[in-house]
This record gives sequence, structure tokens and C-alpha cells, in this order.
Amino acid sequence: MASSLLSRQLALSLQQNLRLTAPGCRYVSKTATKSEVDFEYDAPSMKTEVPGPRSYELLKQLGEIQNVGAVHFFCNYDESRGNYLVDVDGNRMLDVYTQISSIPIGYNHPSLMKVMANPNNLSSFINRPALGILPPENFGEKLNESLLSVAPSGMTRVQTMACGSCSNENAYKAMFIWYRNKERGHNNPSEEDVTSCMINKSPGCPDLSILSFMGGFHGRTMGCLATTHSKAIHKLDIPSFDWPIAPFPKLQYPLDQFVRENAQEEARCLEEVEDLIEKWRTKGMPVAGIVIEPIQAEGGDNHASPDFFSKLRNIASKHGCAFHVDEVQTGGGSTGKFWAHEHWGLDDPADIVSFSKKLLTGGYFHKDELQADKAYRIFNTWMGDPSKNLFLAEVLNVIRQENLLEEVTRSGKTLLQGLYALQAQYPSLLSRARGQGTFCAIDIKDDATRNSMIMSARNKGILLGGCGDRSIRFRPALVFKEHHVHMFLNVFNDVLLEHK
Ligand code: PSZ
Repeated sequence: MASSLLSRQLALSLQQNLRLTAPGCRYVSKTATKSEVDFEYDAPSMKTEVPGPRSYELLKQLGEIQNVGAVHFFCNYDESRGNYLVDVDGNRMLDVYTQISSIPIGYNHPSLMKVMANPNNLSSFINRPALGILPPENFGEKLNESLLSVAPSGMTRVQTMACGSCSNENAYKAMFIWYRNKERGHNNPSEEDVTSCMINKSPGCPDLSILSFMGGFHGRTMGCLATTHSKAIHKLDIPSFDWPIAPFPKLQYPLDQFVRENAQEEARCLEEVEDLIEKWRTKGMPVAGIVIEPIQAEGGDNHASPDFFSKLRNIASKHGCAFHVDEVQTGGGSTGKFWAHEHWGLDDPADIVSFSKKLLTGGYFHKDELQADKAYRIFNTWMGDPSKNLFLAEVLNVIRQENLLEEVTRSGKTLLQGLYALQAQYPSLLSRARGQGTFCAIDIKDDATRNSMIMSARNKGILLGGCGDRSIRFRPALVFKEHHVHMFLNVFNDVLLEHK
């Protein structure tokens, strides 16, 4: 049959591919390898400045079709392995940014290649269904194997979506629907509701709001953008909603040395949250939901304490607002727990938890009562992609088999200790080292120096990202081991020497 021929070819080419690339790689595992082929490169290898000549050529070509202002360089994903991203000029870089924090277990992980080469999976890759109406036979089973096996406490329901923004956008809609039905006391809209919604007027389109935090990032679609407050370039010229924006605590680091000051700052912000909820209720735009990241990522890696989140969660419950925790960037293990909100130690941490990036599919978990009451209220063509659930199930297997959350905790400690040491050595350049697991960041003296340091590190074979006004953030994959941390710290030290 054609399909089995295709799968044989795929398996064969996969084997050849592994054989062909093996000479450039070496085994890194000192103990018995748990995956069959556990390999990656042993160090960065630089041939040109980045971007190199081939990247410039491709930039010019693509520039004739699109705006390429944001493109860093072009990649060779065939040659990339584990923690190393290879570019089209043959430069091999240790990736501490991983496609904006979205690669869970490194490039071309052998276990994921096997999922791809398994003939039983082929039709899932070829036929992308309209999941809301025509799901495949194994869809429920695969959700159970993948997403539901990591469902946050108190949540047994999940809705998949295509990306982080559409996950949040639909989570907001679910909160509004839930809130209106609660206000009505039933879920039968009036004739007036139905006619007024068609012309964007209340009561059908009610005056409800979502409370978000200054410095937060929840996506760039129009609803999400109204709750995103990290950079003006994201928001400029786009109409928005008049929704309340609370201050996010501005803490001093290391957190354990400023407990009293930080607690005061958190109390100030919580008080402001309650005031805003009251104000918007009086204005006739009640707060249906509160949305927050466990660590504000794009906005500069801003942390808050478990006590802050616990109190905020209680404020949401007290005022009848849904509590939405956006784990698009923090979810998937890089803080040392699968969900960052697990660090809060709450039995009932949230009403909605959204995800994407390392989870490979977007979506949100929710409490039963936030299930939309009628078909087609939360809906679009794809509503996710079931082939991503196959990969996710395998990623979760690898995380469990290789104890990657423990690895992250170990590497993360070494990384943060290393950052503290560098910060002590270069106090005029570095400050505010902070992090949880490998989800770490450090501030650089100013924006220009930060950018120059990122460029210099890249030309020495280390890929880093920025966040906030002047921070560098670390977002390695879960397979980033202690020896990778040391490799990074050595190169970073050279970069710092250059910028002294
Ligand atoms: O510039 C951008 O658009 C970026 S850079 C990093 C992101 C977006 N992160 C995406 C993100 C996120 O970090 C959080 C906490 N919530 C929602 C999103 C949106 O996810 P995507 O990009 O998949 O739509």
C-alpha cells in the first residue's frame, strides 16, 4: 500500500539521516543512555559572524516578500541537535533562548523523530482536521495521554487551540460567557441580548472587563492586546478596551534578602487590585476575570511571591472574578515544576490555565463551570492540531523517563549561582540576578550594553534573548545540563570582560 511504502521510505531516510550526521556528534551521557540515540554536539563551532553571508543572501530574498526586520539569521534545522542550533552558514550555537522558549527537549530529539517515522502516526500528520466537528477516533485517548496527564490541580477539562494568543483570547471569552450566565442566573439570553450583540451593543455585548497587570504580556490579538502592557510597539495604533490595569509588584532581588520590603510592595499592589475592581464595578464595567503570568516574562522577568498569588487568587474569588493564570511561557517545566503555579502550593490555584510554546499545542485547562454552555461559542476551524498531541505525549514521556524536572532544578541552581558570582564580579555591569529553575534573568546596566552583549555572545556561539528594558533572559530547553551551564558561564564571562 502507498501509505506503508511512504512510511518505509520515511523510516529509511530517518535512519540514513541519523547515520549521516553522527560523525559530527558525540555521546554525552556518562551513564547508560535512556533514549536509544542520545547525542548532540559537544561545543559551539563558529565559522562566520552571525548573520553570515548565506543568511544575508536569504534575508535579501525574503525581504522582497515580507518585512524581515525581526529576522536574526536563517537556520539549518536538519543539522541542529539537542541544545545546539545550526545556522545556514554552518555556525553551531548553544541555544539558551530556544525559539522564544518554545523547544521542550532540544532539536531533533530521537524520540520525536520516532513519533514522526511511526507509520501509525502518518495520517495524523497529513490530515489536519476541523477538530470541533470531526475529531479522529483516538483524539480523547491522546488528550488523556498528553494534556490531561499534566492537568493543573482541580481541572479535568481542556480546550486545545493553535497558539498562545488564541488560547488566551478564547479563555477570556469563556470567562465572559461564564460571568454573564452567572449574572443572569440562567443561560438563556433575551431577545434583546441576541439582537443587540449583532450590532456590538449592550446588553448582548456587555460592558465587562478583564483586569491585567502593568508589564504583563498575553498576546497580540485584539482582546489579548488590551491586557498586554510590556512594550508600546505591540499596542501602537490599535484600538483597545478601557479595562483596569493594576501595578505588578516591583521586587528587590535576591528575594530572600528583601522579604519585608517585598511584602510591603506586594500589599500595595493587592490593595490597588481591590480598588480597581470596585472602581470598574461602579463604572458599570465589572471585572469578569483577572489574568496574570506567574513570572512576567516579556515584561522583564518580574517575580512575585507565593503569598502574593495566594492572596490575589482569594481576591478574585471574593469578588466573583475568574482567575486566569497564563502559563504560555512559564509552563512545561523550565521553572523546575511542570507548571510555575505549582510553586504557590495552592489546592485551588486557578479557574483557567492557558498554555502553548513548550506544550507544542496551545490551549487552556479550566474548571467545569467555565465550560461554554452551548456548541459553537468557543470554536474555530482547527481548534488545535492533534498531531501535536502525539509529540506532546512523547515529550512528557521523555521528561518523566529522564527526570528532566530534577535536571532543570539542578542546572537552574548552577546557573543562578553562576549569575550571582558574575554579578559580584562585575557590579557596574550586572544586577538583579533572579530565577526559578532555568527560567532565569539578569539586568544589564543599560539597553545598548544589553544588546551589544547579546550580539557578542552570539558571535561566540551562545544564543540569548532580551526581555524588559535591559534584561537578558535565559530560556534553555529542559535538556540543558550543568555542563551546558558552565559552557555558557565561561563565554558570558568573556563577553563581560569585553564590556568592562
Ligand atoms: O513579540 C511577541 O509577540 C512575543 S515574544 C514572546 C512571546 C510573544 N510570548 C508569547 C506569549 C507569552 O509569553 C505569554 C505569557 N502569553 C501569551 C503569549 C502569546 O503566545 P503566542 O505568541 O503563541 O501567540
